[in-house]
Amino acid sequence: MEFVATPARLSTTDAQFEHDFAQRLHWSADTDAAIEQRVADILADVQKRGDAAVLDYTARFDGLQAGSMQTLELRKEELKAAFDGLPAEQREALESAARRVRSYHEAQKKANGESWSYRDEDGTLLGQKVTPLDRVGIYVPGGKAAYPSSVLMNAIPAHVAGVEDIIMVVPTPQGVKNPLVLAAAYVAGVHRAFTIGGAQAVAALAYGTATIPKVDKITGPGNAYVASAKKRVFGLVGIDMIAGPSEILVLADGTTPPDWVAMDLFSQAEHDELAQSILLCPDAAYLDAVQREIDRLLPEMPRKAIIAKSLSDRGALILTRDMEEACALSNRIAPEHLEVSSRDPHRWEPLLKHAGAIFLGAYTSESLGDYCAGPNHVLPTSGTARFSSPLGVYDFQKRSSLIEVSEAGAQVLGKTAAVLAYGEGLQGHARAAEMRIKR
Ligand code: HSO
Ligand code: ZN
Repeated sequence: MEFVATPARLSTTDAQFEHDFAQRLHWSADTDAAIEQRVADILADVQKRGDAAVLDYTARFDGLQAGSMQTLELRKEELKAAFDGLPAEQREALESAARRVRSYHEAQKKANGESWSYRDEDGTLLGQKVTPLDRVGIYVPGGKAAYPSSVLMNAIPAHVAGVEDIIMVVPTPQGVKNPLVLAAAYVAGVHRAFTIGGAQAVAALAYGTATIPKVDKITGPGNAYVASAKKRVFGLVGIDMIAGPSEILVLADGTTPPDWVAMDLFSQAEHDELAQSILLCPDAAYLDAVQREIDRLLPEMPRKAIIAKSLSDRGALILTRDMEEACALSNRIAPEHLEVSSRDPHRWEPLLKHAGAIFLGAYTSESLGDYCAGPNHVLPTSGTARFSSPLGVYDFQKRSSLIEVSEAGAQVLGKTAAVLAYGEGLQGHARAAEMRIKR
């Protein structure tokens, strides 16, 4: 079977542009009502029957018959054995990626994850105390999207934040374990791991069962059932973002070898038929050259069927008037990954406001960031980079305000508070403030 990848060719000067552009970008996050109902039922059942329900669903959905929950726990020794069993090259790559991801997140913690305070003139102390969450659950998908790199990207920032109990869940259909995922859990410092998945695993983490400890927050990607379950337990526990399909936007000035850019578009497209790869460039001949490289390279790709579908259904090569317009368009898209494939990336970077991660210069392929550059690869998708940020140490911390009012401070603040309190009709508040004022 022959595959062709035909991303839409658009031009910003075309009268049809806004219409075609909106159509390309459209993606609906709605989950279907049938899934919602089944997830609601699973959550209620796990809440009621605990371990017994988790065992039932794991048998039913994953074809994994476990006599007891204990057999679904992956012991530390098993994680270590998985690591020790890997070829040296894979062990070293995992460790070196983990080291870089750790250093990056340590720097992040230092820059914006530390407590602070100050005293004002009358000696009143005001500040913010930063503390880690006690326990978090990390969801790792099984099957085709079982990414060991995602284990690192979720567990390491939690570890750096100081979370003392990191519980990983990973479905293992038919009991088939992915040794790289287990090894990554070992390298990342996951504290406990269970071979459960789906809505039942989210429920077990959110409500707690006799075996699975109740966590404070659940992070990590999953299928529609997992996403729906996370939304439903939100409030009882924290959750990270609900990720949509992955996207890349390449902003090219036409100086990067076109086969590099074609492969970068593939690297996103190969994740998923729904993934989106877009190229923006002011040079029409360059867009032609990239399309030629797409045609030439596609047959070599093992995942060519997925790539062809993703590029043809959702991809686009867009001709812009100039680089400034390309930057403005990129801000409208607010892509998850933004490559500035230019000879002069620092000229354009100040114009770029909304993106999960910005990759500067021709040598910075997104794939380096996906695995080992250091920054997190869990990023806001579907335009949510307009208001949210990469997964980070801060997602595994919380902040408490600190206030210590001095005697002198109470005299002044007491007056202000009392006036406002009487205005709200709250005499208890007013008098609590006034009692501390010396007469
Ligand atoms: N590009 C993916 C992350 C990933 N890539 C994992 C390879 N493995 C979403 O940001
Ligand atoms: Zn990727």
